[in-house]
Amino acid sequence: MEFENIILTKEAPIATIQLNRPDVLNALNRKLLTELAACVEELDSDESVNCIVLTGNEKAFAAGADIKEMAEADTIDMLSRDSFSVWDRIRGTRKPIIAAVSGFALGGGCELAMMCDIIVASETAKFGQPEINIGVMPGAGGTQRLTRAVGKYKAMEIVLTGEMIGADDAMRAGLVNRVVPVELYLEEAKKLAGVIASKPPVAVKLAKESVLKSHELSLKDGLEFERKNFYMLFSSEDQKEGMKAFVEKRKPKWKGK
Ligand code: DAK
Repeated sequence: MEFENIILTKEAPIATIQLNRPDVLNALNRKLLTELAACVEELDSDESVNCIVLTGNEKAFAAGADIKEMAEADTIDMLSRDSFSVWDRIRGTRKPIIAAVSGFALGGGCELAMMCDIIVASETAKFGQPEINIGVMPGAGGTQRLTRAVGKYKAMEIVLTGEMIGADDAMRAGLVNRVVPVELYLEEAKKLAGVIASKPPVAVKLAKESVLKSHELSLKDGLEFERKNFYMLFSSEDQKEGMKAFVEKRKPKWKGK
């Protein structure tokens, strides 16, 4: 697959997608998002890849949706563009995605990072939902995922003031998993991806799915969902192999089945 606005690098079992509109701080236009959705879907069904890293560049992960593309749009334009479907496709990825964030992660850029499963940030990362400054509000999950990550009060401040928070604040608030020096953020994300990619892939997918369900279901229904996935893994070859290897005191050899 050929892409113009993203760069895909495969180093099986991990793949790295780099957002690549550096002149506009990786502003997310429709073309880029469509390519990104196609790329993650392709990787999701690529058996050589177990974990995906999504990154930008040192100055920007992404400074938001492309304002120039939306500036003249009216409600009907926005509706008929059906731009949520690409976000839904990215959100639907079953393999884990790690966001490696440096510089600006604003608006749709912050929402894209939050759509990932783990966020590794450089010390220079800045997160924010500045949509309020341009007359709108977050539209791709910012009021929902941010609130679930950092709680009502911090989320309210970020969404209503439009101010950015730095990596350390984001870490304290529970928005990012780890903060590392700028020269290491991508390496660190890849290292973490390597660890996850070395785990049994079916269990990883079902575990991801179960954690995400905790945001959607009541505790009772979530526990029921988790239990079914847990039972399901007992029909996998990797469950037999993992437990046998433990008993035999050796490293398991995963089949992804
Ligand atoms: N869109 C388009 N261009 C952008 C951009 C953006 N979001 N952010 C930066 N750029 C462009 C600038 O226009 C500039 O281009 P030229 O003037 O050189 O042609 C270039 O990137 C460099 O930017 P600056 O010169 O402004 O760089 P600075 O370092 O001075 O400032 C900044 C960096 C990040 C503080 C500043 O660029 C800035 O405030 N950017 C806008 C941030 C922002 O407001 N982001 C939220 C956008 S609204 C949806 C889903 C999601 C969304 C909408 C709909 N649907 C599913 C329907 C999300 C909405 C948003 O994200």
